[in-house]
Amino acid sequence: MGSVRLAAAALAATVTGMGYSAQAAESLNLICSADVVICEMMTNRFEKETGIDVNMVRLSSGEAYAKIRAESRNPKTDIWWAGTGDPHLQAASEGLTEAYESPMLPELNDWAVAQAKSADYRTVGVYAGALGWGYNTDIFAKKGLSEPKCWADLTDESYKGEIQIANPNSSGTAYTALATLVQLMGEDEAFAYLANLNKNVSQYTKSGSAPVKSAARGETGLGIVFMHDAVAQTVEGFPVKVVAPCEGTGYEIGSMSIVKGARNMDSAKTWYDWALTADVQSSMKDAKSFQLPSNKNAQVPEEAPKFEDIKLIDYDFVIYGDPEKRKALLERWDKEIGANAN
Ligand code: S7P
Repeated sequence: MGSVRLAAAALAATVTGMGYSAQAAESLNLICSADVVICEMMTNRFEKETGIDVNMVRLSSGEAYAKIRAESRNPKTDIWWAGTGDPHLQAASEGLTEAYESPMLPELNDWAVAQAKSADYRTVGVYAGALGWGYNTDIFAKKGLSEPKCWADLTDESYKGEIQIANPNSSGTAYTALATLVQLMGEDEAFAYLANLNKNVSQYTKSGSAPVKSAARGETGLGIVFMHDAVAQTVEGFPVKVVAPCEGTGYEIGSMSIVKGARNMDSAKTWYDWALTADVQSSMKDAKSFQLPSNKNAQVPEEAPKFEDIKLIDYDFVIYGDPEKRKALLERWDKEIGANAN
């Protein structure tokens, strides 16, 4: 990586090769919406490299959006890293986040820059990953269940009580699933499908990756999750097989946004530029975080599910990141699905 001047006027932290020089003690209030292991790895590394103290809280994407919205008159958060793009776009269009054109933008893939441009630079793509599921091959073999290859298969009565997915109000993963099904089937059909699926769902979890963690540990048969979160369980040695749905599937552009009125704006920009570097993104796999990195020069983990191998829909981030659309879909989900949960 070349020498990059980062936007931290007061701190004047610079990065050359792998090293930062920290010249003052500053702080940063961070919401992290990825898995807690990568949240902790990123936080510790950033503190070590910049000398900036990080106060990190891990929240699911929907919860993070709600916190930033609730605090908008008196922001307590400086930066929101990771989590699905839709709620970041929603925050951007509600003016909750700050426009920032990072000097790192030229190093990013087109999809990450497009995410930034569509929000007038109030957010940016940090990674991407496709939706699917992971199932416990031991449980399936013991119960004589066949592999569900398609969304349509998941409503088969043989899977009664075997499926978990998160609640789309709290979880960006589950909102991506809801928006994906609406785009694949049309809204009314998607809700009819979800009502059928509901008969097989034993639990709607708060966090998006929890369902496949439960499947890995034998607490349920199958979790609908981002495929990279299922891969992480396989890599840990659990008997989890990862599936990309045959009809096609949606995907996330995991994003990052600076909070409008952030008290530690310089530190927030330092994190922002740092988190977009190839070096940092290449190290995410060390925390078993197997998304596709947004920096073109970052190493794509061998284990990452590759988009060219998956049938992807043309996910409309502008429509499904729109506040009105998200609110309407979530209200309908609460009424027709959440209210009838097992
Ligand atoms: O674990 C990584 C990851 O799947 O977590 C994010 C996810 O949205 C956070 O969980 P919630 O579904 O609970 O919001 C994804 O952005 C990321 O790839």
